[in-house]
Amino acid sequence: MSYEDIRAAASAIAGRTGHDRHTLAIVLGSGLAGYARSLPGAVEIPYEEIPGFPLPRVAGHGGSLFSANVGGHPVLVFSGRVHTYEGWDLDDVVFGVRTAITAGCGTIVLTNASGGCGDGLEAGDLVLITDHLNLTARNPLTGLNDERLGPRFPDMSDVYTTALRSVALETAAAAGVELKQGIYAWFLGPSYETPAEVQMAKRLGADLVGMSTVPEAIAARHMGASVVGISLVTNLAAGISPVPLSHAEVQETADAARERFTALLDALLPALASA
Ligand code: 8IG
Repeated sequence: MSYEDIRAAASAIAGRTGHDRHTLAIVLGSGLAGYARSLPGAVEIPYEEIPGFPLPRVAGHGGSLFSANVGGHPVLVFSGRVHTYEGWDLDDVVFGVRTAITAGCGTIVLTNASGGCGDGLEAGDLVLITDHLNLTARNPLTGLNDERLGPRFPDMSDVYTTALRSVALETAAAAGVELKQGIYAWFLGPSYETPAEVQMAKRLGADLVGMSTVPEAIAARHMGASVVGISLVTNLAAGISPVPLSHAEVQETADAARERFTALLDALLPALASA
């Protein structure tokens, strides 16, 4: 994936939507894929109609970009993402975020479902990501650096922009949706962690364990965009929970939390789009 591929994808989006620039982009995690269709004036562009776009291969992960109007601002909504555990290269994993920023988005909202290991976290909790641990030893920026995207050694001291976290916490409180805070640790997957690995992550400072979000956050900061991360704890991580993890539990929790998550996003997106 080259800079030219990213530019071509951004031009295709401008052509299809009639918007030269979008303000904000949100990546919907598993369980949230339907959210895009609830937004006013949503125009759907299937990923296969965007040149260079990687196509999700996991059942239930969707696969379209939407352009919608949020509080008078044109917003891009990615419904479905690709993961490293599917075998994708990291430059494919971050292609959507790079395209969105090239299409004008100064803020990227990354959502995901995760396992909880922090004290006091329960399945169903919504958690604002305050920072991350990259436990994969992989990075989307390895290889030659394209200076048109960003610097060789980008700073990562405030990946999840402090000022926007304040906006998120205030907006959640005003909307009456509980929003906890925590550090997200990125594991490659697709197997869930062992209990020992969860204890390791927890002792290193993790509250959440998951298989996404971090590469996109790194790529977004590289390009100078602001990042907001929100995680839905769909299960307690291995060994924290007395019962083995199951994908069915994950889906049940996601279903039960969808209304709260949607209410949070309905309040948060207009606030962030105008921040
Ligand atoms: I949903 O417990 C979900 N995604 N790594 N661990 C990791 N990813 C997850 C988990 C989990 N739950």
